[in-house]
Amino acid sequence: MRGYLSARYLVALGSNRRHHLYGPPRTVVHAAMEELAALGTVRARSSVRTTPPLGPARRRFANAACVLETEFDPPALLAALQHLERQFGRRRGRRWGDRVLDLDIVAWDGGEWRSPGLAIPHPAFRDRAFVLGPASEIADDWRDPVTGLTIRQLDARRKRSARLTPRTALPR
Ligand code: PH2
Ligand code: MG
Ligand code: MG
Repeated sequence: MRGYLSARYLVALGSNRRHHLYGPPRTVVHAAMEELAALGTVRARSSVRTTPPLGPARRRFANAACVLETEFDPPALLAALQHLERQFGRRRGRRWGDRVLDLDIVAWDGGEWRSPGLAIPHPAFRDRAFVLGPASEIADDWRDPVTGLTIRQLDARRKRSARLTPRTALPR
């Protein structure tokens, strides 16, 4: 049977609120990447990018991604990430509202996963520039088990469709 000893996860990080100690969103994301090392081994980390908010949030986000190798299975990793979000002062509030720290499991090397409250790959990651951009820096040859496309291909596809249908007015 497959053990979890060598599971690799692609984790997306986002912040659009400052933290009273860590400071603005960029440094929140940097600090969170440091903290992720407590959960396993961070094999790769992307740059931190400033991105326009998708959805109702008002402020711009800092976004990044990292590859985390850990012994946690998906539900245990989700619980650990949510614990970290709370440690950074995240309060459960409006869905998609402003937040100090958001940590999402985008994909892992175990294929598809479904359990209550958790779906891997993340159902919406294929359309999101703020996930695919950072992810393509560090995991461009990872293959999405659902579409069979690599992150590089998904990112190229998204860029093509963004050129065809420019999304200028996002809902606020
Ligand atoms: N996260 C959201 C909603 N909108 N927009 C950007 N630019 N970056 C995010 O991380 C983000 C978002 C919900 O998690
Ligand atoms: Mg998110
Ligand atoms: Mg989240």
